[in-house]
Amino acid sequence: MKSLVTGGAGFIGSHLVDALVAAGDTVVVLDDLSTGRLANLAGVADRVTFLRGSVAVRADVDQAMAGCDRVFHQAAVASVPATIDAPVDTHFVNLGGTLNVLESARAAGVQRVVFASSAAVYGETDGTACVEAATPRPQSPYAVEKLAAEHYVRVWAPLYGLPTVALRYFNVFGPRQDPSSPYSGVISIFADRLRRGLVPTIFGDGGQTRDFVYVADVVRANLAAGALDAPSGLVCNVGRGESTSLNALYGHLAALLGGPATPGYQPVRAGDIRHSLADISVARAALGYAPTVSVADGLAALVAGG
Ligand code: NAD
Ligand code: UD2
Repeated sequence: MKSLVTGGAGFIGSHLVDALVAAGDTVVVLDDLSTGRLANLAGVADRVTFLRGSVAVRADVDQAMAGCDRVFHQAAVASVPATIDAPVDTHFVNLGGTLNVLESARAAGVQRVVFASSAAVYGETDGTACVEAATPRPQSPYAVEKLAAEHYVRVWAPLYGLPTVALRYFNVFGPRQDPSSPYSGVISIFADRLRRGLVPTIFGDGGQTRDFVYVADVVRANLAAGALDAPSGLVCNVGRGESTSLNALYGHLAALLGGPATPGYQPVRAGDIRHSLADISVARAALGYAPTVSVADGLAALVAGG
């Protein structure tokens, strides 16, 4: 099996590449290295074909797609604030890039496309678990781009007979998540600050909650989606189905890494969502997905460096 992983030098993409290589796939990575790093692929560099290029450029996508059986489309400008700062640019990557991947896959006769969507499509909720049938209420260009891209991905199945799956990731965490931007995933920021002896900051009262899911479980969901017999525009949540408050998260990490009993507190971040929780029944039924790594175990693995 030959697989293309767009964004394969990034946090989630590189873990997926590792798993595909371990499963015996021939793997091609297309990545523009805007946030990804070749170091993330160091362990498999001799077994992966790396192409530096953009999903926004059809010729780059066609080159990477040649001879591939399936595509895991992870490449995106993954930062919500970046899409607020430059929505036209990110539209061409996050939406245009997805359209390029779909059309290139169709032309190449690819067997299936798995797309990395986001829980951001749901917008603000009342704290109950999000179900895929709920009306999405995107609140940022990022969320609009993911939702629109997801619709393309879904429609390409019945319209052109291209088997597709869209996975709505919740808050993914694990090794290789880059903590360098203020808008990086909160766990990578907290861990980085605690390691450097700095006090992390919680925006708001810390009562906001997220459904944190360890990257290995997200990889497993991708592998299941990539192996599905007849995916036909399936859209499903990928989380743990468990809620963790920011205060509880901080407590876990401070216990593991050492740190003050309480973090700093600052005002709520603009545009922040109070609660985000996945209902994972669709993924369980359709993909046989069952998260295996608890938040506590995932944090311990992260701290241990693996
Ligand atoms: P990441 O930034 O580490 O990975 C994205 C990768 O895409 C990077 O390697 C980057 O260099 C590459 N990329 C960006 N623009 C590109 C372009 N034009 N052409 C080719 N490559 C390009 O982020 P991540 O957390 O690994 O995210 C992977 C995917 O999962 C993204 O689609 C993201 O939107 C989605 N997602 C992530 C989370 C999360 O919690 N991390 C949650 C929901 C959805
Ligand atoms: C959004 C999307 C998610 C994913 C992610 C990409 C939603 C519900 N989720 O996640 O799907 O696409 O963006 O990055 O839209 N925080 C602190 N201190 C810090 C950093 C963060 O308190 O130093 C808080 C932050 O205010 C928020 C929580 O931690 O309440 C999680 O923040 P995040 O940036 O890790 O992810 P989030 O949920 O905005």
